[in-house]
Amino acid sequence: MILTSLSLYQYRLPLDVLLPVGKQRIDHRAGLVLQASVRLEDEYRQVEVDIAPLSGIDINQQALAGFSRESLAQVQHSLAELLPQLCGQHLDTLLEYADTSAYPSLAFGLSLLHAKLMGKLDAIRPQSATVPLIYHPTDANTDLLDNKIAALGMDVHSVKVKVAQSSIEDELKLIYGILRIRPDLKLRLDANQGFTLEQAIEFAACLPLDSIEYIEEPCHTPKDNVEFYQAIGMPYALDESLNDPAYQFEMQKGLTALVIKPMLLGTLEKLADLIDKAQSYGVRCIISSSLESSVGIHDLAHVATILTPDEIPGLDTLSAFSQDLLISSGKKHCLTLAQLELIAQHTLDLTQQNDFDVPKCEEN
Ligand code: OSB
Ligand code: MG
Repeated sequence: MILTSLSLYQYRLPLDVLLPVGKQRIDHRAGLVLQASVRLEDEYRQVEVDIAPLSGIDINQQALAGFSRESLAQVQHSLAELLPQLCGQHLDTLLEYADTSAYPSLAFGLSLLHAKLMGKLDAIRPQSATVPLIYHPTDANTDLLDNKIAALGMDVHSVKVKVAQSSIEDELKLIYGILRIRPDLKLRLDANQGFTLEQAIEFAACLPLDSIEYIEEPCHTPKDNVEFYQAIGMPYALDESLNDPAYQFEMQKGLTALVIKPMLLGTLEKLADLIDKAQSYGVRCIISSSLESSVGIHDLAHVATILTPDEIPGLDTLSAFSQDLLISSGKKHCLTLAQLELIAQHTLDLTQQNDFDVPKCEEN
């Protein structure tokens, strides 16, 4: 199968509600959509992927720290150079570039594009359940939050709660408030490395252990996580630690889960290897959102079914978006490609092809 056309678009979606990125907040999300077509005799396929490194600036004009190291501009530049080289090539060339890309978001995007063009996501039923995300700005209205918890279906068994954001007292109140309404819920806490070892222990010691599935990245210094576990017996998960390009899975006491954000980590093959390794030690793997647009989240729900069929992914981040992109999640507006800014396009001119010529790609 030959790649016959590649188009690159840019999007910028305002958010209706600020979204947390660690301790920072964003009010918009920008990214790229890469569309590709392949042809094999009579068969023609065209698919799109969302490529959106989690970098850029927060609401205070500060650079987002701790997630993607590459900028959107770097990825865009890299793709603009890549597209003419890909056009007219065999589909598998996508995997070669994915494997060698220095940018995890681009590596993931190219490998997902390959999987979609191969039809690997077609027969997959997307994981429809997700773990609701609760983040409680200090000024949030308690009634609103109570209503949100009360409105959760009885098929929801876990919620994710951001902690280490405000005072320990407020956050304990929040957690006990949730459990008062739904004592059966299990909580996945996320501290985003926001506590010192002492604060993490002090906080966790006030919580009902049985109600806590795990706490993501409890300690400012991940080396302290083991000591945290030994002191308090609360299992922990790793998230930010995986973003270090040098990260290699290593079993540690108390480690119960890896929070896997494909956009930050790389190719599907790399994700599958990491998941295999972790699961061989009994460590759970939870596919999670990097605040992708609706098309990106839709694909992650499929990826989660393939890679982690027994886990419910953490993909509850679309409610903050003002609009859907390409795939409707039920919002009033769903942007189409025609409404995005086209930044590069290369098409194979099949009409001029004869037996002696290598088909030519045209920039249009
Ligand atoms: O801290 O886990 C995080 C999204 C973007 C950046 C960081 C995080 C998140 C999420 C995604 O929380 C939702 C989830 O994991 O359930
Ligand atoms: Mg996290």
